[in-house]
Amino acid sequence: MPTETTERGIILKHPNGPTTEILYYGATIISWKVADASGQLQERLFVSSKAYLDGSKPVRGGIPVVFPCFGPPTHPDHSKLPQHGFARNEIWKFDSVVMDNSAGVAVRLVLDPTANENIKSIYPNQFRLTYVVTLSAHQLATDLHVENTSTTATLEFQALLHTYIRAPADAVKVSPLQGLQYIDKTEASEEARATPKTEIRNEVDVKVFTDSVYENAPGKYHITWPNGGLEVKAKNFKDLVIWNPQQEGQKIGDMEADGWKNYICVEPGYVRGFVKLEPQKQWLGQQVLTVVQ
Ligand code: TA6
Repeated sequence: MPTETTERGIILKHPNGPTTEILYYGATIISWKVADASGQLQERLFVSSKAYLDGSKPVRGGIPVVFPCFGPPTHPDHSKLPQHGFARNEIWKFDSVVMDNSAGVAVRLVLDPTANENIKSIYPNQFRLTYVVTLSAHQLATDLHVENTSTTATLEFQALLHTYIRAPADAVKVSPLQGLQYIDKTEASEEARATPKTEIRNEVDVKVFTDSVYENAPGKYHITWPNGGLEVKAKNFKDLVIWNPQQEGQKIGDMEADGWKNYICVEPGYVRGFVKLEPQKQWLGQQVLTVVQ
């Protein structure tokens, strides 16, 4: 069977061996396994061993879906929302298998607020989210469709895929970001945090505490480390966040000891400004991860 449903989610199985697991909780992808050069299946995402997978807290790792705000809310429509919005801590519904052939297997999940009292109590806007996850031999594609179901109001939102890539934090590099403007969230003062910097590095590393929001990024990134690498492609996610907390990670309750050494977050999103979606229109944000052996 190319898909298996369990109590907590869906497991996709590619005929060549790769697998991925999606929780109903947050539609969070918590595993993506692809064979290495020797044919051994290797986990490509990082999930903290202290992460809560029982739906009591957003998952510390994998690919949480951030919607409709990134970070603390700043938009008036978002005033009752938690950090990074509600999509990552609501139960999504498994809708259907949308592809099942030798090229890959894909499923669709939906977050529809019309029957969700919690969302309705904290968020005034009408919308529907559809998430299509496609597993192919060396790729994992995640398509987030946002639909403005209102007939009158424009929907203003931010969206991001908070992807935790399993990689050695002391050796991983990201390119090409040189020349881009970015917000450095590690700066102490509010004024410094609000002042864009220009990236001068050819290859960005996370050897120090890094929390950078790159604006109008190119949409295709090389993540490399000794004996490994991934390509990250993004569509309509115009920004890119790079995050690794280094020692600050010790303060994160659900981060395993020294967990920050084993990942880099590379997060395509639309997070500087807001997508403004007209009534009855749809928007798609896509991320495609490809293993580079
Ligand atoms: O995407 C980076 C970031 O916004 C950081 O500022 C960092 O705090 C992180 O997300 C984790 O947020 P969380 O709410 O999952 O603890």
